[in-house]
Amino acid sequence: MPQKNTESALSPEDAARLEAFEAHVGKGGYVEPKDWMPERYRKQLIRMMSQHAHSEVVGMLPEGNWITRAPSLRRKMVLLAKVQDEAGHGLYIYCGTETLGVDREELVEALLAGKAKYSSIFNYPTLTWADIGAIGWLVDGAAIVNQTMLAKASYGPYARAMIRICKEENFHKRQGYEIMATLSKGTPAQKAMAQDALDRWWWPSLMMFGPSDTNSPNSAELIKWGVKKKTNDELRQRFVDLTVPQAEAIGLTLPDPDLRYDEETKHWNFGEIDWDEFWTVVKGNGPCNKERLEARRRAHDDGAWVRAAAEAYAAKRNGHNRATAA
Ligand code: BYC
Repeated sequence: MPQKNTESALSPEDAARLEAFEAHVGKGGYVEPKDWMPERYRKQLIRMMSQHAHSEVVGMLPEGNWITRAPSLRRKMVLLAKVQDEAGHGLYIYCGTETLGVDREELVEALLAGKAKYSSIFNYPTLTWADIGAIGWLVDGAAIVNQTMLAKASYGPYARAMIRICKEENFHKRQGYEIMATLSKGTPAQKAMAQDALDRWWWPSLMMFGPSDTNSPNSAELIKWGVKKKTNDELRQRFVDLTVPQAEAIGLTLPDPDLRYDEETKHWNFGEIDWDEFWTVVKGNGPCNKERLEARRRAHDDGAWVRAAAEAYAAKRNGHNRATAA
């Protein structure tokens, strides 16, 4: 994939700044909002961070679908807390994105207009209670693998947001795995429900890591600038290696006949991902893309009065503060 040449149009001062910037991030240094940064670095971060924030917010929908149908009060409380955490993650990351000089409203408008991307995984339906287990275990599990690396990203506000988010994701993953472990020890019908959820969520979870390295136009630049520390395929492999023994431990079978342990590399080899399915979902034509955007638009419209009230309150407080300062 062609990449924009960032250096050719630079003034001598900016070329020197770019060199210093690259040396700094090359040594593992952090970049803070007021530091000089190449315009392309800023744009790449806005792209990636806003997609991430949108994913957290849209990611509330598949699980929110089960809050009223959770099988016990404990499960309901835990699921409510988890879904609320996802809202919080979206907010931290939107705040982080704003430190790059972009307005949150602009980002949300792009999402609602269907112009912004969010993770492919949230365009699949949650058909049974076991799907809530599978999401926690696999989707949050994949997110931890990806975001533990992003906690070392070169952009300070993003890296710091990831530290807290990963702590919460760990709790999410455990609650999901606990649901799957409980179902797989249950009646044959419960175990079958857990296996069916695993069968449906396994491949989409592998797709969360993005296209293979040979088809990932953004990776080289993001790695050069220390935003990504590992490639999409490296992280996907790590996730597979971690998850295979977890499935075995609860007596479930990963739906991949090509899964084999390679004694030499000490990694699990796995089958080919259906990239046509991946791109269909990314381009907006997955099973639930339209439904998800409609739900977000409806929530945005329903929340208009809250935003208006918050703005009126802020204006009143500003007036009050000015009056008391005068
Ligand atoms: N889905 O060059 P590439 C959560 C796009 S939420 C959709 O490899 P990059 C949770 C990609 O954007 C977790 N699109 O890109 C929440 C690019 O398109 P553009 C969400 C995808 O950025 C609630 C194009 O494909 N996590 O955990 O180097 C409940 C080429 O890709 C996807 C994050 O957002 C995808 N799966 O790498 C439970 C993590 N993959 O923008 C859990 C932050 C790729 O050029 N993001 N695309 O038009 C990242 O780590 C990276 O952006 C990615 C992609 C690994 C996703």
